[in-house]
Amino acid sequence: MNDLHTERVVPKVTYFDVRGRAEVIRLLLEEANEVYTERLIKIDDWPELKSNFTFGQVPVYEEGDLLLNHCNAIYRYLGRKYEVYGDGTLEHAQCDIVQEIFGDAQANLGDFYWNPDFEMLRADYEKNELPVMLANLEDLFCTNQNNSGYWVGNRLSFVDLIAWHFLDSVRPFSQPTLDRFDKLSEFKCLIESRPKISAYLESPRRPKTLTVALSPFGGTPETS
Ligand SMILES: N[C@@H](CCC(=O)N[C@@H](CS)C(=O)NCC(=O)O)C(=O)O
Repeated sequence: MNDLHTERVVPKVTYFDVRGRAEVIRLLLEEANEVYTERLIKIDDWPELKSNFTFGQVPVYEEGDLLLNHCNAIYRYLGRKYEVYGDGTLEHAQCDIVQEIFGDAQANLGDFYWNPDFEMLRADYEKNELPVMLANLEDLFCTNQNNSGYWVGNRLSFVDLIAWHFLDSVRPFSQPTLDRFDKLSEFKCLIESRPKISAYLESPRRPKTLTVALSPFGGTPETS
């Protein structure tokens, strides 16, 4: 039987040279202390390369003969592989729900970062839309977390890294708004204080940019 879980092949992540949809994959690999390689594509090279990729999109995750597309499927695969998918069927379902919630939140923020009218809409989004979204997330966190500090159950699951990445995508846009949400901020610090995550965040492996320079926001390197 070909058991992928027992093969020790070096995983390879292909994505643009930004954080984007690959960042949670990287965080999962880093937290699992996995050795991995990356192919980081420059956006200018993409038109020439696009047709080489199934669905013409990245990220792509490879592990020997295994090739996975679609970031959510990749996150779930790594969640199972590294046993960070909650304990038991109820927690699996809770992980799936939290993943969906942050998928929607990340899409909302992403659509805004890519909105051609970003500068015109920014003040209203920051004042009205973003705080409502963060308040809803914090309410959910407080009802779900059972004071464990995690989104599901009593230990780290892959959805904590998804949640962290979302909050870290809000940070360069509006740290002061994020600071108003104590529980979300505490959670963010908790994840950042994990030794392997903290080492990754400080490392040159971490792309300096949230998303590609074609977007109205997030295309420039962050200094912190
Ligand atoms: N459903 C896919 C969507 C992937 C996707 O939209 N990738 C973007 C980068 S974030 C891409 O490859 N864009 C280039 C293109 O579509 O030409 C996933 O979740 O991974």
